[in-house]
Amino acid sequence: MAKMTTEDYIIREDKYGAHNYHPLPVVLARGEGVHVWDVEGKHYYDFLSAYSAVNQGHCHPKIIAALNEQAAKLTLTSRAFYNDVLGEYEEYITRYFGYDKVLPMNTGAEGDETAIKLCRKWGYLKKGIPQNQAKIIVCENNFHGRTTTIVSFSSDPEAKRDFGPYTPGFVTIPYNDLQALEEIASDPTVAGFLVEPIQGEAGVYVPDEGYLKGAYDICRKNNVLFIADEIQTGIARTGKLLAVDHEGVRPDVLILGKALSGGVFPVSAVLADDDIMLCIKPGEHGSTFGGNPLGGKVAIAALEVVKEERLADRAEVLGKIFRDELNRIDSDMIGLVRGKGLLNAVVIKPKNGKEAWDVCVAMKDNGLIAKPTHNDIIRFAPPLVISEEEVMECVGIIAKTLKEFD
Ligand code: IF1
Repeated sequence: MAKMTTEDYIIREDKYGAHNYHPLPVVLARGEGVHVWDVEGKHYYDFLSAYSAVNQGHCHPKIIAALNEQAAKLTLTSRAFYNDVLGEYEEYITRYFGYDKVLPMNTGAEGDETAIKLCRKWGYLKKGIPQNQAKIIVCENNFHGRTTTIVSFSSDPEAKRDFGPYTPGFVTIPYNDLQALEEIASDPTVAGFLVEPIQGEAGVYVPDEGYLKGAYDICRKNNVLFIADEIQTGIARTGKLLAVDHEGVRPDVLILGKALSGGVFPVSAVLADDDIMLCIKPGEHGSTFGGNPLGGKVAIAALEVVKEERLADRAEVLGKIFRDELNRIDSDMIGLVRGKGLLNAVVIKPKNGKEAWDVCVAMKDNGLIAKPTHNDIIRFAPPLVISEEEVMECVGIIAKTLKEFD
């Protein structure tokens, strides 16, 4: 049979797969570190990192070795029985992030859903909120996943249209606005404040210095749980282990996912101390794959890599270089450059009818893949194992591509 072309792969997916995405027209077949190759053997630098899930780089040998070793032993027991890995993983991750306990789940959305249920349960059992009246504060332009409850509090019409009726119990305030939080947090039925330390999907919206600390203090003062969704900003992506570490804030509830497993296996986690976590009793929450031994070993290896390869320091240093170099590119298509560590984004000003999507297609042709988060913002988030030379080479590709639009 003749070798399939990129077009053949795309046509086949279009025929047999749901049309819930509009991917860039590239068909990837192999990944290693910051490098990916398509089915034609063409090389690209990956500047999306699967939305910050492969911070450790594609197919990191240490993580793959952990996967292979455990996969040959025991992959899943369910929580109906104990297994010899879960406790090891629970001890490792709680010590790593400094919490009493972890509730292990699989996808990021399940992590957010778990945090929402935990916060409500705490609100009723510990804060004394009247039954079914608990409110959780969320921010405009949030992104916390795609379940019906989570899209219920989305402010993105595309994410929520025709998915009603919506789950009640959420109050939306503007992001990066402490006064708005202060006003609503004193409501005695408020149980928690769910926030992304940097809003990824909104286009890498970095809040003002002091916002996270200020929000945490308001929550403390009003006996409201500060819940940090670090699924995209965590695991060294922004130049610290967690984005909240830039302000020395310790969330009451911490949600992790994506790079928690280095993009090798779906692993998410909710961390909290006993007074919150023990509000959930046996039989009140769970998941078939949650806490499986395969994910546990993968996550331990992925977290070890973060420390061994000092990925947070790399993100801090290389992110600064990347933003400085981007700001030196002479192109009237470059609007704002913003970000923290190696989570960055560029606002692209349309030119001659060309916009961010067209720039991404042209960059792909020049060997760098990234994707717009909205019509005009391109997110640049390479694996944190990228070298300084590779950052400079990629800045060159971006500059060369933008020149083509002159
Ligand atoms: C898609 C966005 C990013 C997340 C935060 C929870 C989740 C995500 C802060 C849910 C997931 C992914 C989902 C993916 C694209 C990507 C994304 F564009 F959707 F918003 F990264 F910004 N909290 N984000 O970023 O985790 O259930 O997906 O494991 O849905 O298109 P998940």
